[in-house]
Amino acid sequence: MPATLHAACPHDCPDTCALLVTVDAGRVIKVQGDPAHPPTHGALCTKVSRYPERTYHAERVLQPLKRVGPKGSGRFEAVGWQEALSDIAAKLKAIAARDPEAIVPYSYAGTMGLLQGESMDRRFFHRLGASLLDRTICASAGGEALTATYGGKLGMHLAHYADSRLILIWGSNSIASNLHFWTFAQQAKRNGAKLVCIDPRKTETADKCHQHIALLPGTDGALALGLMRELIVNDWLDHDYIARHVEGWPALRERAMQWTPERTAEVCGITPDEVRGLARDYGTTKPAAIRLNYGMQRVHGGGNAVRLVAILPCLVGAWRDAAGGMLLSASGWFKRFRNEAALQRPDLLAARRPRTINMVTIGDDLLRDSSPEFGPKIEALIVYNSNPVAVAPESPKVVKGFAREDLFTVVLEQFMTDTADHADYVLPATTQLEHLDVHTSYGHTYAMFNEPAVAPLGHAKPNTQIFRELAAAMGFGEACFRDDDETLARAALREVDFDALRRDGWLKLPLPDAPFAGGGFATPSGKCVIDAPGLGVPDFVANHESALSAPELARRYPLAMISPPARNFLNSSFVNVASLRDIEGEPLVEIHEADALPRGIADGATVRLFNDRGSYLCKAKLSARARPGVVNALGIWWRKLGLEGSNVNELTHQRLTDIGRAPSFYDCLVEVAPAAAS
Ligand SMILES: Nc1nc2c(c(=O)[nH]1)N[C@H]1C(S)=C(S)[C@@H](COP(=O)(O)OP(=O)(O)OC[C@H]3O[C@@H](n4cnc5c(=O)[nH]c(N)nc54)[C@H](O)[C@@H]3O)O[C@H]1N2
Ligand SMILES: Nc1nc2c(c(=O)[nH]1)N[C@H]1C(S)=C(S)[C@@H](COP(=O)(O)OP(=O)(O)OC[C@H]3O[C@@H](n4cnc5c(=O)[nH]c(N)nc54)[C@H](O)[C@@H]3O)O[C@H]1N2
Ligand code: SF4
Ligand SMILES: [Mo]
Repeated sequence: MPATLHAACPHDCPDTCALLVTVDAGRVIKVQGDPAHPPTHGALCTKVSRYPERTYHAERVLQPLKRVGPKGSGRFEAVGWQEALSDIAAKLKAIAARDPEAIVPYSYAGTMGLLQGESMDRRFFHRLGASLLDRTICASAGGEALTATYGGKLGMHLAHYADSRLILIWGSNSIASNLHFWTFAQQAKRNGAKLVCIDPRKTETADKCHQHIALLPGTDGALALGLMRELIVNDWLDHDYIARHVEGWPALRERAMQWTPERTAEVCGITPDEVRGLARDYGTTKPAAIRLNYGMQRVHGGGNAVRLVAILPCLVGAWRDAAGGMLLSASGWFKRFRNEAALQRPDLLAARRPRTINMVTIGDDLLRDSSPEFGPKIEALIVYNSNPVAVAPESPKVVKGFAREDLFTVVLEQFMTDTADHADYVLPATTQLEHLDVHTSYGHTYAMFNEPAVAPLGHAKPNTQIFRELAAAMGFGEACFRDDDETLARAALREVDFDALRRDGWLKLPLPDAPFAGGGFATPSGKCVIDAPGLGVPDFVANHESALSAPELARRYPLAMISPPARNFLNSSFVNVASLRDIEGEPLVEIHEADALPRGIADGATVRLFNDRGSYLCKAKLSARARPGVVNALGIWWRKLGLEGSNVNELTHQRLTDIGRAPSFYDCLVEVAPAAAS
């Protein structure tokens, strides 16, 4: 008799779907969306409906592997767990005896689970006194900007979008990367709402909106200021809401008045009428909602842009209605429920205050020597839940760093990724179907439970278990290293009925429907903050690389390149699932014919994208999805599956955003030429 269990999608996706997993004779035969969970409503994306294909993939790493060839050659031999763990512990002990900060953990959201993502691992590194990691690679520009403005990563409830009359889908390709929001947006559309997509790329989401505004990358802050001016001059402001619930408006009002539709249009690469029309829609339609997403904050001025957009719903009083306001991230709603200190045990650091390494600049940092400013040279790297060799910016440097023969690298992985290829040891990790976990979400407000459906395959182990055993091998005697996963799961969330959560697989947090209808922002004053401490009044900040900020560079590299996700991959995950890779075809760059024809580039031609940092070979697709002046090189392919063993991050740089120390992946100038000619 097949059995069905409750699980949660572990991927770095705002939807955090509730799964029903069917097991027959010890094998998962089906993964479906839970029809009872309102955000999931029984539907999964194409990627995760193929999850069994990923778990039972013939290329799963199922035993510990030890390097036998040169660094990066991908040549390994199988070894036992005992041998692997004692050798790793001996190496780490020797380094820690000199300086534990020479050891660096590197992890991100390969799984978003509170257990497999941020529990026993954190305890291990805290006890060791290793360097801390600033986990900035995705969302910290927007996240810190939103926190400065609203006091937390807080926003609208997903389901209320169905009742909005106007939805601005801003820097988000919802159909590809936030599918379960799109369902509610479509419901609103059927009820007569207008949908506007604000995105340099004409995405599949833009195709289905009433209007598409194809601004230049990194100009969202200017657009928000231009909208503010129109709201002011046409008196579409909610003066009462501003007076009661907004702090610091006069200074921003003055700044916004300088952004005429003409100036705004010029900077954004759109028309003055597009600015006027959008402002009219936003100023006169109620309730109006914004679905802002992280795509628009991967540029130099990403933080300021998020602050400016987040102020808009306060100016028109959109928050008065549950179906008005904005959502960038909902993760802050979980803050009061999450018991991070219990799971991660920062107290194990005792009085030590290790340095912090920014994961974005791992390329530069792996190539640094010891110095008073930097601290010790990085001697060991322990990577899990991430594939930095493929996803971190400026890969020529990242690869050079990972190829260092004197670097000791341990990678916990499910597959032989580009990063695992550079390991000294690869330790086999379980997938979501094989381990226990508890999840929060950044796109909805339900806590989630993941029951293991089957025993670990081969010799794979959950991350928690690997760090437990590594702690034992290091001789860490604290009782907390013996907590099992059930103990960790019970400690993960406060004020949540654990047994009900486990029984149903999900549980809605008790939260207000229209959270800021009467103000009540999570800031010290309870107001939306404009003049934030240390940040000042928000302003438009131009890209690191643009005609505006770097005209000489723009003459040599006149095309702006963005590299948003491909629909059937999740960052670099699933690139190795054949059925999904077949849908995506091959690495490609979308280019408008106005840019292609003068360069002699035909549809389907092999082209070279290049700048001072490197070059990347892929196929050109002449497409109206690209606007003139901007090319879209969809990510994130495994390097070893690229045309010449590289991917788009060969071209990106390590410069940081204005707020949040984040990468500016979509702030990147390139030139493109037919491959033969370059
Ligand atoms: N299928 C799929 N789903 C995913 C992912 C995936 O790889 N594949 N990744 C997951 C992760 S980790 C994240 S963080 C989210 C990412 O999802 P989003 O937060 O939506 O961010 P992106 O996909 O990076 O970019 C979204 C859109 O922003 C556009 N964009 C680029 N630059 C700018 C700009 O300067 N201004 C504006 N207005 N728009 C811009 C891009 O063209 C893209 O269409 O999705 C998650 N979901
Ligand atoms: N050019 C460009 N670069 C980008 C982006 C972009 O849009 N353009 N997007 C950026 C963004 S938004 C993000 S979030 C990052 C994402 O970058 P990463 O966080 O590195 O995400 P993935 O590429 O999905 O890699 C996650 C890895 O974790 C592994 N994994 C999954 N579950 C487990 C587990 O339980 N245990 C262990 N040990 N391993 C597990 C998977 O097999 C996978 O190889 O990339 C960034 N890089
Ligand atoms: S990747 Fe996103 S849409 Fe797909 S199943 Fe997971 S949470 Fe749902
Ligand atoms: Mo991300």
